[in-house]
Amino acid sequence: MPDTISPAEEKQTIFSGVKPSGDLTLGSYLGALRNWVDLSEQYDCLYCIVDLHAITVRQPPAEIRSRCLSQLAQYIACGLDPVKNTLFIQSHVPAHAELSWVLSCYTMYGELSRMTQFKDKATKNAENINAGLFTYPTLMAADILLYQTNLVPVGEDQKQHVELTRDIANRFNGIYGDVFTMPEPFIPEVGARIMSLTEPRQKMSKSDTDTGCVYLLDRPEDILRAFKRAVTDSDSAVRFDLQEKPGVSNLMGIYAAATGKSYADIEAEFAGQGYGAFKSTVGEAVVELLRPIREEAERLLKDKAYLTQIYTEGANRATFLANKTLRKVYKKIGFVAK
Ligand code: AQP
Repeated sequence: MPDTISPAEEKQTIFSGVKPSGDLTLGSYLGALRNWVDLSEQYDCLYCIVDLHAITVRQPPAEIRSRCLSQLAQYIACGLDPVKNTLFIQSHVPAHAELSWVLSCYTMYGELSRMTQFKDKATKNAENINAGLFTYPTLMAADILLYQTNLVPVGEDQKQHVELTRDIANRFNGIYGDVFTMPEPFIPEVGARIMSLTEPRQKMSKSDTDTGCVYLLDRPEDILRAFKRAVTDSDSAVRFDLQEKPGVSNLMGIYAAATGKSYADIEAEFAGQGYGAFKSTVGEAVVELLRPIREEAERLLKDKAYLTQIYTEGANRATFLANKTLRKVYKKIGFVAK
């Protein structure tokens, strides 16, 4: 729970989203979704499936369509109650694209060129460095600012984008008065950056098709196999050291996030044991962590009518809130009212 912001009498607002650019991973869960659940009691939460963001990298149409539904089912299966939270699909609320355009006129070329994610994605997708990949952070700023968001729960890798959102909001407010609430990133202490099991210096990303990813809907046998194959090092000590022992440290981070144990406890638990026992124990902890999520998501996915009702109601509520901000922005800029 963040200690810097205490919910006021009127609930503060939280916004976050995940791209349907691949199946949700253990990284999506520990870095984002799990924290969302804790926040939904105290805050007014909007959780989005950000399909507009996903198309900055080419997506097969049938896959993106089915992933949106599957992702919604997984949000609910992770514990997000659709009555207490607004769950919706980004493209169902046109105000995101509209505000994004406005904000792109208040965002500097130099700011966007400094974004680490842009540089990473441009390297990975050298054949398709499109303008959307570059302006991705202005769309993310629109997502956040539309709802007058106070807190944005994200993994460590998205912190830079939330900081840019603050810069854009400051610039806009500086010209037109207090239009946007200033958002704060909320980054979990444990699980903020889950790395690939096979390339522990790289983030576990859902669009990577290597074997270093664990997906929320993976079968137990696949999860155990992935952890058995996890890269460690030539030493045999279970010790937290991000520089020298990135693989072991990543497994420790995952185990800590799955069980609530501290790094000191984990080092003591595996003292004198080889990596074999350690990797199996971490794998088993993850199997148990993900089992109820997979079972519930599979059940929900059979009920398409229910999922349709949830995303329709979510979009209606989000549209109402987003349009209030958008009208204010248009008025401040000087656009003629409809
Ligand atoms: N490995 C991770 N560790 C911790 N947090 C993570 N997040 C994603 N991967 C990890 C957090 O999940 C949220 C949603 O991210 P996103 O889907 O919008 O974008 P992303 O960060 O680019 O996710 P991926 O999995 O890497 O997707 P692709 O491969 O399509 O680019 C964010 O809060 C993120 O921090």
